[in-house]
Amino acid sequence: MTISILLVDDDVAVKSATQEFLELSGIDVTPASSAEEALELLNTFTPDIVLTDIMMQGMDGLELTRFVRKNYGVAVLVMTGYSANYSYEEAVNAGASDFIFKPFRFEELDLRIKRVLREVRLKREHAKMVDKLEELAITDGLTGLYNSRHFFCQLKAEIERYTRYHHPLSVLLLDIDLFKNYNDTWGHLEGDKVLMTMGEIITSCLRSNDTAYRYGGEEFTVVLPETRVEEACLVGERIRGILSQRVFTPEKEKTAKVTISIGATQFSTSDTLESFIKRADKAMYDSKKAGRDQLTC
Ligand code: GH3
Ligand code: MG
Ligand code: MG
Ligand code: MG
Repeated sequence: MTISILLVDDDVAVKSATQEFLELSGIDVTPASSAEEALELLNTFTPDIVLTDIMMQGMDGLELTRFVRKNYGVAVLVMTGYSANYSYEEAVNAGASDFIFKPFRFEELDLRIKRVLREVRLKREHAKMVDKLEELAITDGLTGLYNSRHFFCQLKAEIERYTRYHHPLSVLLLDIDLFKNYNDTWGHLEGDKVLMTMGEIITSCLRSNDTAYRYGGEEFTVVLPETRVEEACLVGERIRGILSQRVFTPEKEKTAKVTISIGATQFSTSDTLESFIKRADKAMYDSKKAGRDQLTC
């Protein structure tokens, strides 16, 4: 991958010599003659490093460093003359990754750039890992849906939004019918495949603001913001309809059907999170009592 550097220096000679050296090392250089010009360029692309002189007309390199760190998060390497009134501490405190005195040998610049790049890469990998861990912490491993911990977290947030705006908020609670029988007949692994399929079917029926969760073993929930219970029922019925058309083949030349019971309910002003879920749960059990494979609201 080509490395890109935004090179900022008001000294034409230093700038062009540095640019030439960097380009010879295969680096993609974008030159700027002032901090102001650099900031304009930063709105059009994101370099791996900003390499900047400190003493410049207008905004100086330290101000530029602070601004770049705060608003773009790009690593900054600063360069300055020995005689200048700037210290290493000032540069680092402004957010610079490193500091180089002019006139410098290009070998030293090369080394410092490599060090900053290593730091940039490590930080990016670390950030990616943190994102991945955060995603794992809220995801159900089998179905790829969100897990129940995230369900409570999101539902709480939606209820808080409800108390501010009073926009309708509904949930669906879905429980696979007689799933114990399915496992007993076809084995747990085949049961797992049904759960995965359920995840896919539910996901395929969601609108952009709806979110789906594996609530428990063979139970799922859907949170539907900005949705009245009548519309939530339509979503639930769509899920139930698709599942009822699905033919599973747990063994060669053997087929099986799976159905689901659903409870749907809408949040009301007197509700708490607990009473809301309890009502969805009761509606789901009413579907079971009434013969399964149906939706109650
Ligand atoms: P009902 O219609 O009343 O809901 O009957 P049911 O058999 O679905 O309900 P019950 O609560 O008795 O059994 C739930 C079953 O779900 C038992 C368990 O084996 C199965 N189950 C729960 N989690 C998993 C899982 O991760 N994988 C598989 N294969 N089965 C699971
Ligand atoms: Mg200068
Ligand atoms: Mg259950
Ligand atoms: Mg069940």
